[in-house]
Amino acid sequence: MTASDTHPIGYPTVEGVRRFGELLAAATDGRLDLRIYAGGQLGNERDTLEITSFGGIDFNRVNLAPLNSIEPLTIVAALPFLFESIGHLRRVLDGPIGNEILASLEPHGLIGLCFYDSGARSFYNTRRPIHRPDDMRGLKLRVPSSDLYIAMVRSLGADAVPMPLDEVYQSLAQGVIDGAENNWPSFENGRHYEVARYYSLTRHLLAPEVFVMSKVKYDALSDRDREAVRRSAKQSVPFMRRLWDAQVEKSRAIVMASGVKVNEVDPAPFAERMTAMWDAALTTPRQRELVQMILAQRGG
Ligand code: GTR
Repeated sequence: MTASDTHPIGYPTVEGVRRFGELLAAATDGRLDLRIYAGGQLGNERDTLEITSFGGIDFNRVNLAPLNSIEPLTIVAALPFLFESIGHLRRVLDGPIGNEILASLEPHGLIGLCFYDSGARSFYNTRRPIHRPDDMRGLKLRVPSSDLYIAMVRSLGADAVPMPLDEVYQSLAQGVIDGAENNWPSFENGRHYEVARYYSLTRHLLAPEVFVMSKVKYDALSDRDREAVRRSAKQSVPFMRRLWDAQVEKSRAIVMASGVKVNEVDPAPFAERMTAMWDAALTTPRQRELVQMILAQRGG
């Protein structure tokens, strides 16, 4: 069976999927065997998701962002400044709300298997440190192809440029864009930090990674194998999270040692502008209910 990931071998998402494959092989006496196509070999997240839903790829590890235009419930967990901490995010996603979001992918030809960690996303750029939203005025910032992200960046007065991840490094280097936003590992691993020398810790988004399977392929499995797939995915999560935590520290150290100017940011004015767009992003009653439930789980 095949799995796609935009990140290269060694990145925690890829290694989480690899662990999934080992657990699955062990649970099925080697009948279900996984081959991972890492580094975006099979295409960007949006394209590979489409192929996955048709059954051309069996498994796919993506961020929540490219699913936003496919399924409204995924928007809930991708709202800026919704989760107050990684602990809050894990609590919500490991419970019934997480399961509901995963299950909502099924009518779109995708079986949502589990969430992986993605840390916090912050803005980086080639021009200047960002201290307040006004500092972002006029900057051309890359976002994943999600209307939510476009609205988010516009709410701060910057220009949003939707683009796949693998084009970001070159676009930064050529000045096609001034910056982007991402977590420490993607900032470092994609070598964006070599060009974008200002990283301003807005921590505006804690949207998770998602691991999905093609429903066509899932439906073709026996009940026992389906169960093995679901269980192995859930079992790979703690392993991925350990790798993730270590990777964040490693990436942070590499970026800091390279002399990138990293600055803390008072998140309040950013949160004020970015949460003002929640209403427009939430178009169904169920989305709004889930947001209320997630807010109620703060402070645990
Ligand atoms: C990363 C995420 C990728 C991809 C990327 C992006 O943090 O792991 O799946 O979504 O962000 O910004 O496109």
